[in-house]
Amino acid sequence: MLELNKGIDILAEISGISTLDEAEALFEARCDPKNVAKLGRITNEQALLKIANAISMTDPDAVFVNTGSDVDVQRVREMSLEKGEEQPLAMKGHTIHFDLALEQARIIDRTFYIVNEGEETSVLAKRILRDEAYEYVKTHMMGIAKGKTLFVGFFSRGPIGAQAAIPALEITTSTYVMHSANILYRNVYHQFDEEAKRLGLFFTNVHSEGPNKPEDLPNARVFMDRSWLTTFSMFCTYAGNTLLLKKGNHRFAVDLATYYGKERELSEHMFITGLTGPGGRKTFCAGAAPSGCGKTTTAMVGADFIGDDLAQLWIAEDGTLRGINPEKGIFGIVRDVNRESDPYLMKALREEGAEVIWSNVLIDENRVPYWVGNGEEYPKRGFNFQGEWWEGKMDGDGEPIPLSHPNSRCTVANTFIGNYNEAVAEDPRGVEIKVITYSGRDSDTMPPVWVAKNPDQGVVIGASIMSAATKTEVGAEGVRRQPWANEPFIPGPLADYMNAQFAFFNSDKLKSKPIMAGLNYFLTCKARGGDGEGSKLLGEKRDVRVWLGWLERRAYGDVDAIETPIGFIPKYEDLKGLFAEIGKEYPKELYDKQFAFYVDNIIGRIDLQEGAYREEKNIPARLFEIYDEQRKGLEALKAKYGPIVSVEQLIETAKSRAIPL
Ligand code: SPV
Ligand code: MN
Repeated sequence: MLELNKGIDILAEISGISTLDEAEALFEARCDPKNVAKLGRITNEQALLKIANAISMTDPDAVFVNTGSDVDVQRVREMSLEKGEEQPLAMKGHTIHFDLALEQARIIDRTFYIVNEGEETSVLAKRILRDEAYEYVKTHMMGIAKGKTLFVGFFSRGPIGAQAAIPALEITTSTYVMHSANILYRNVYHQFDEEAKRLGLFFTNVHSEGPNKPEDLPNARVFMDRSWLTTFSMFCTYAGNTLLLKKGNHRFAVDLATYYGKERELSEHMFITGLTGPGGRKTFCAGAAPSGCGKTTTAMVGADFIGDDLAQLWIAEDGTLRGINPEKGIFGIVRDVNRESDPYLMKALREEGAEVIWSNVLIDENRVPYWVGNGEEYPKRGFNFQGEWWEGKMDGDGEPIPLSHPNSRCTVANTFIGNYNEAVAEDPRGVEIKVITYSGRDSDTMPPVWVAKNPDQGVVIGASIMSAATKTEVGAEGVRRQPWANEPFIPGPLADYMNAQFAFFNSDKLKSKPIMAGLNYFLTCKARGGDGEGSKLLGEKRDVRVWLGWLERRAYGDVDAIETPIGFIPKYEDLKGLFAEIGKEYPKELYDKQFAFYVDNIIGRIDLQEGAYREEKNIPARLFEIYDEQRKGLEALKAKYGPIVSVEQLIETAKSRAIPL
């Protein structure tokens, strides 16, 4: 079991400030009177010590305390332009930030958990012993802020007062990081003490980009201290490596929910969105998808958008499942964002009014940003993540350089997204989650939507996400297992995480159980017998509206479904009606293709998952039982009908088993 505050506190050990008096003396010596006064309003001793030790270690020329006031927020933005971490763009309120060409995504090869001897971590994560991390931080972060201003911000990961909201300090020399934090997180300077007291803890993040030169990139590190809930990040700028309020603290949130044994909570890589059902009822859905698999687009399909990346879930006293978004903005991939698939986001990006930080897109001579898949005409030249760019420019390997990096992003507050429901998103009671979805990038196996028959099957859907690699991690390739789409952020052994999932969704306290479903909108024509059509999708991404709409109805038992060994699938008539509502025809032939079972593929998938899980220690037997059950059912189908089983045949089998639907 993990233990909080175990081993040396690296920050305190390096700087040696251990009393409030010492901290205050340091503030007097190192900050101007205005900032001393700002710090003077904070009473949380631990927070003041963290800040003092960070100032002492990094040795900045000046300190700027960001209280979240309009003046401070404006000033951070201006300083970013003055410093050159961002540059102005043609549209008012828009800026561009570039990360070094070799740091366009999370640097997983340089990302480590700081551990004490004997502690277990995920087999997929890198780890570093506390003493070594101490040496590294000391060597590289002492004096790293010389010549710079150090920014200190007080944020909350969630609406103030929500059970699952967690306060966090962001301490950074980067104006871009602090500017991004202002857009993406709630500044709680005035409520920080209360919030930290309510929870009994807070997260701390310390970052400096250093000189921001390519030659320093090999020395870049992201360290996450699981015992002291503190991150250290250096020599990097990409927000996924530096704004550790996001994924660094998400990892700590997973730790608290799972490995510190905080029951009744989960911390997920999920969007939250509200669907409108018959009679105008609101139904909230939380959905997991690996990075770069359309999570933002799916989130914005709902009538009431809440969040696009992270969800803190808990079981409330009344037995409902509740969810909050720890963030209040998006750091979204812009590739393929266009008027058709993402109208709300496109409006924020292309029309006056929103504040946007662009990163790593192409800027043309008029200082207008462009990106691949925007549905507009492209400029022939400009400036992008690797410098000057022109159409046909090749990289060192003779490959054409794309106009924008596939992981180029936009940072926008949710309030600029037309369907954001701010009042609901800020409600500390959270929203009731009635639908949970798990999806990946799966071209040939699973149908567009299927619903688990029980919580165990639902947990297994989450455990079995597969996805083609995306460009959100430096160096990632191939098709990978992506348990819960959360695996890059699970610090401890997967077996414990899985146990926590089984326990959570089967909990007696969870009286209103959500339905749990798999979603897949990456099935290709080719995989369903179409020839010569390459990787063309069977259906369209925007059909996700229908899959979610069907789940909304299923959550209330409004629609019947066909029982199969892997769960329930929709009936044609119900989908047809839902397609009609979005003004689309839905041919029966398309339905037949999408929902026919290619049994060998599904069994192959189960075998692959099972094989991989058998390699891991202590995986709950329940998982293997579910796989077994499903495999048997699928084999029986195959014995009767052959390797491709039509929906009619699935219906026939369901009837003959006489299981009530
Ligand atoms: C992701 O890659 O899942 C993101 C962006 O949401 S990052 O902050 O890099 O994690
Ligand atoms: Mn993400």
